[in-house]
Formats: sequence, structure tokens, C-alpha cells
Amino acid sequence: MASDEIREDQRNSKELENKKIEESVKDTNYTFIFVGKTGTGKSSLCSRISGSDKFQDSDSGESKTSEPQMAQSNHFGVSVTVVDTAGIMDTSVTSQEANIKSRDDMYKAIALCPPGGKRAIILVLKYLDRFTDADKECVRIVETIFGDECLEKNCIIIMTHGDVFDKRNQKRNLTFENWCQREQGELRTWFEKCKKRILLFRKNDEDLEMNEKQIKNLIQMTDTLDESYTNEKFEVAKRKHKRLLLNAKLPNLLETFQNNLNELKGEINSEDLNLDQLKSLKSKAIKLFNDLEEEDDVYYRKDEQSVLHEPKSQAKQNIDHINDRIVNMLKKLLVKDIDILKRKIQSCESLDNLDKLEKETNQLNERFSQHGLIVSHQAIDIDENRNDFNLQSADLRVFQNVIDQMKELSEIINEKRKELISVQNLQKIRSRFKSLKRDFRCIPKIDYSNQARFDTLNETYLLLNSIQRSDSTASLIAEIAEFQEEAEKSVFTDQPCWYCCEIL
Ligand SMILES: Nc1nc2c(ncn2[C@@H]2O[C@H](COP(=O)(O)OP(=O)(O)OP(=O)(O)O)[C@@H](O)[C@H]2O)c(=O)[nH]1
Ligand SMILES: [Mg+2]
Repeated sequence: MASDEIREDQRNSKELENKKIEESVKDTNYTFIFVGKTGTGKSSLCSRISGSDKFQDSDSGESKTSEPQMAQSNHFGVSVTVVDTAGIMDTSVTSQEANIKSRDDMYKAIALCPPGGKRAIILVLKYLDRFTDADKECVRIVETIFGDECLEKNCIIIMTHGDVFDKRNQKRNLTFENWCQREQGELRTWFEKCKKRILLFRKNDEDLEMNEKQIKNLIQMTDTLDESYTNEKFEVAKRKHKRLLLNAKLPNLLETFQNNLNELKGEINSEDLNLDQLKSLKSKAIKLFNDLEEEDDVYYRKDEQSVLHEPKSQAKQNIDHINDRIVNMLKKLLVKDIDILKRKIQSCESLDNLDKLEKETNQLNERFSQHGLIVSHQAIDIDENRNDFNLQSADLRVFQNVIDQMKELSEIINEKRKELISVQNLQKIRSRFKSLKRDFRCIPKIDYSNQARFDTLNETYLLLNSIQRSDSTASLIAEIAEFQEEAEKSVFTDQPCWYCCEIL
């Protein structure tokens, strides 16, 4: 066969194989999250699978990757996303910090995963490594982060440094499968837990074909997983993990909160607290509650009884207790202010003073708003910009009678105004009547023209009409009526009569 034909043949069989793979894979979108101890070869795997140079690998024993990164590529007609993570048990941080950092890294890594498709967690181990307590700890961390069942259901082990394995075991004619079967200790446990899903990866940047074959094996093994690793699973694992952390720190946490609560309770029970003191106590109580809420929110599911339930309900009681005191004290102050004004208005004797008192009523609103309340005679509301007491709309119920009193206050002002105006009018009428009577009686009747008499009479009609009839005006009305008769007589009888200067 000519060499061209051989090449053509090879190309055809390769295309056929790729087509077969394309047909055999079950999804169109695969995501691999690489986790493992530092230096095992995660970044190097990500580079080789994605072809991207963004993943830096390290030669030294120092941790290289510090932030999770992702890249996407296409193989055999499917989309493959790799997510690289920082090495667990990072050599640059202490063990406790490492745990927290790993957890946060994984949150970020999960966030980088595209939605849907098949997801697998790839636990990367390094051939040559003797598995120590640090490795055990690393796998334990993976389980706490991704969930206890993650090894069994969602994990594939990749053993890197397959090239070194080949060199070592070629002469012994030991296959990787046999080697796995013979391994004991930790690797055996993980191997069993992962239901023997393990792949050996070799690093050879020149051999692209081998690289593709390794990717193919990974995709096909991922298809054997019963379940994909979903965000929901991660959320459940995350809550469980946080709960574990909370349980660990719970005794300390509860002690601190209890001390703070007791201290606060002592202060609240003091009898003579002014508004400012109550305000600062309420802030303290709210802070305490929010601190508990913050701890609680991340650590328990909504359908579970929280371990912080008891201190939280005590903290809530404290807030309610202080709030009751604040609301009642405010109410008392407002009612007292309104009462003083009411009495002033009731005893007011001039319109000028009444105007001043009306102004004071409006200023009363300003005083309320200093306390974060907008009060009118229709309604009371919270001024959010000045709500220093942190009042809630439910608190406003207590102020209902303040609104009623404000309403009453404005009615009293209106009534008072009417009353004062009518007194003023009456005074004018009285003095006009006095001068009318005096004029009429002081001028000798002979000099008083009939027209003038007629006008006087008319004015008496007008005066009587303009007086609002009430008990206090009865005597004035009678007096004018009497004078009216006299004026009528003078107009209609035309009898000259003489009046002395009789002044009223
Ligand atoms: N010979 C050989 N070397 C490898 C293989 N895989 C990785 N390496 C080398 O191992 C070293 C560490 O690899 P990295 O990919 O940086 O390891 P890592 O897991 O990302 O490390 P961290 O980022 O620190 O967690 C690098 O020098 C790689 O070139 C492999 O299969 N064979
Ligand atoms: Mg790395």
C-alpha cells in the first residue's frame, strides 16, 4: 500500500472513531471541577484539556493556583468546561485557614460552572505520592465541601504522572488496572468509594492523540455517573458544612450572646430611662439580634429548628420590650404637649393669640417629626429619614388617640375662631348701636330730617339681622328692638319730640 493510501486510511478510521464517540456520548455539555492537594497536576490537566494557557502549573512544591479559573473547549462535538481550583491544604496557609479558603474557593468554582450538562468532581491524585494524613484530610475536606456522598456519586479520580507510572512499570509489565487492584491503604478506600472510577493521565505535550484519548476516556467515564453534581447538591452540602462549623463554635457563640443579652436585660430593667437612653438600648438590642440572625441565616435550613432559636427569641423579646417603652413614652409626651395646647386654646381671648396658638400647633408637628413621626389630624406615619427609634408601622397603632387628639385640637381652634369672631362682631354692633342711638337722641327732633330718621330705622333692621341669636345677645337684641319701635314711631307719626342728650 502506498504511503498516501495508508495516511488516508488512518484519517478515515480516526474520523470513524470520533463519529462513534460523538454518537456514544450522552450529553452535549460536560463540566469537570478539578480538586485535590496542591501540586498534584490540576492546572496542568486543565491546560491540556482546554488547550488554554491561562492555567499556570508549578514546578516547585509551592502552591501555584490561588483562585479558581475556568476554560471551555470542544471535543468530539461536545462542549467541555474545566474548572481549576487552588490546591487543598495549600502550603502557604495554616490548616484552619486552608479549610476556610478551600470552602470559599469551591463556592467560587461552582459559580463558574455553566448551567446544566453533566458535571463531575475530579479528585486529582499524583502517582508517586505516598498517601499521608494530609491526603486523608484533603479528601475529608472534599467530602465536607461537596457532600458525604460526592465520592460515591459524582467523583472520578484522575491519577496524574501516568508517564512516570509507565516508565516504572513497563519492565514489570504491570498495568494500571492491576496496580489499582493491588493498592491497599487510603487509595484502596477512595478507589472503592468512587466505585473504581479511576483514570491514569500522562503528560506529553507532543502527543495530541494521546491527549484526546484521555479526554475521551474522561467523558465516557462521566457518562457512567448516575447523577450529575448539581448546584442544589452543593447548596445542601454547603449548609451542612456551615452547620458543622456552627456546631463547633456554638458553645462559645452562645456564651458570648448570653452575656451580651444579660447585660442588656440589666440595663433595660432600669426604671428611669430617658428617650435617648432607650434609643441607644434599642440599637444595641437590634444589633444583637442581627448578629444572631446573620449566624443563623447561613447555618440552618428554613424548615429546621435553629440552634440559635432560643437566644434569638430572647433578643427579639428585648427589642419588643424596649420598643414598648419607647412608644409609650413618646405617646405620653405627645399627648401631654397636645393637652397643654388644648387648654391654652380653650382659655384664649383674642384672635391674635389664637393665631399664635395655631402656629404652635403646626410646630407641634415639627416636634413629632424630630422623633420620626409625621402627624396630621388624618393620619400618623413614620418619617423614614428621621426614624432614629427604628419604629415599625405596627407601632403606629398605639398613636391612634394622638391622631384623634390632633383632630380635636384643630376642631377646637376652628370653634374658638368662630367664637372670637362673633364676639368681635358683637362688640362692633354694640358700639355702632350706641352711636346710632346717641345721634338719634341728641339731635332735636325738629332738626332731624325724616330721611335721617328713616336711615336710622333701616340700620336697626340691619343690626338686628347681623346679630346671631344666642343667650348672650338677647339683651342687646331687646334693646335694639325697643329703640327700633321708637325710631319707627318717629318716622311714621312725625310727632316732633325732644330728647335730652341722653347718652347710653
Ligand atoms: N511528568 C508529569 N508531570 C506532571 C504531570 N501533571 C503535572 N505535572 C507537573 O507537576 C507540577 C505541578 O502541576 P500543577 O498543574 O501546577 O499542579 P496543581 O495541582 O495545579 O498545583 P496547585 O495549583 O498548587 O494546586 C508541574 O510541574 C507539572 O508540570 C504528569 O502527568 N506528568
Ligand atoms: Mg494549580
